[in-house]
Amino acid sequence: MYVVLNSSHRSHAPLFEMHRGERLPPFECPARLDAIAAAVGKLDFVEQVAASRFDRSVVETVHDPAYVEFLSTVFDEWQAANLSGDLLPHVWPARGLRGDRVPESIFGRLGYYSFDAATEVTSGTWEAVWGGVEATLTATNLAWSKRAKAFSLSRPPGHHAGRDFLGGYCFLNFAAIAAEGFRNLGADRVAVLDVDYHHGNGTQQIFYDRGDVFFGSIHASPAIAYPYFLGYEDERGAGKGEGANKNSPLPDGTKWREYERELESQLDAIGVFSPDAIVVSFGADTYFEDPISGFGLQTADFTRMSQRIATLDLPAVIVMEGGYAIENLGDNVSAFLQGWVGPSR
Ligand code: Q9C
Ligand code: ZN
Repeated sequence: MYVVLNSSHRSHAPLFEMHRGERLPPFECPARLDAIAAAVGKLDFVEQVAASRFDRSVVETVHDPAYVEFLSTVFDEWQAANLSGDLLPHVWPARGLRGDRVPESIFGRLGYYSFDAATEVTSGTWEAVWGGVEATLTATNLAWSKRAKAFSLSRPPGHHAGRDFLGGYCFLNFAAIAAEGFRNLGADRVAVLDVDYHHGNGTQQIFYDRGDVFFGSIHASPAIAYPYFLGYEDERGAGKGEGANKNSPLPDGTKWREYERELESQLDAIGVFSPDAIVVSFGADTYFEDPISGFGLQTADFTRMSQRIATLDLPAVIVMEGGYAIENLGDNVSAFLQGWVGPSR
């Protein structure tokens, strides 16, 4: 198993997060990845590889180039206007407002290119996010050329970011970038399986009308959990993508027994789709002690999960999404990586 670290991840260090009416230290913070990197560095089956350089071409296929430009320049613009602190959007175009025009004002544009106020843009956000792109594409190239498994060890996460919006601690969608990267390298069909506690609304949106990329997700029902406005079972894809989107929403309190049933159902659907490569959006926030989530998985369940996914026997990129129980993150991610490298592989 290859591991590619985003060594720029610490450049994204948000100041605070609004949580249940309180201003708290952010759950999505550099200590998360430092804990994972320390644990993964001790695994004997891991080969660490440095990230290579890439241009914007793959990124600008899955994201609107104007959004990418906004993300890469907005903090400098903010500072040039003598504004201080991090950038946090606070107004959005709900139904009945004009969601089709990009405002001139920096505050208007922040609202246009986002869907929540949980996702601060900081001085180093772009540097960290670009490091994530390079780790992701390096992992994708390795997985494809060596028919191997490669883990992109990176933060901030990506699966809530859509074609032209940030949100849910995410800015660019690394799962989508990996899937598009596999397509560029010659894969005809790619499956993305999202096992984060939260629905991967960004990845679903990006591929919703495409028949070449399957998106499957197991997550807490949007009726009760973030991101609230996408992730129901009746979202099955549109146009050429009809049937290539599969949501498995579950109630809070879900443990391995119930989770496993949905995983088998997702793996069956992926088998029918018959992809040439797979991308896994891995979140350790399904862990029973996660501070912002409600599932009941145990550390050993993460090994069971990846053992099942590994039976697909495909080139695989694993991208890191959520997981906020920092004390257990190293063990949980290690347990997930362990399941990919059983004796038969
Ligand atoms: N402060 C991922 O796990 N919640 N994102 C915002 C509570 C956002 C989770 C309200 C949760 C985002 C990648
Ligand atoms: Zn999550």
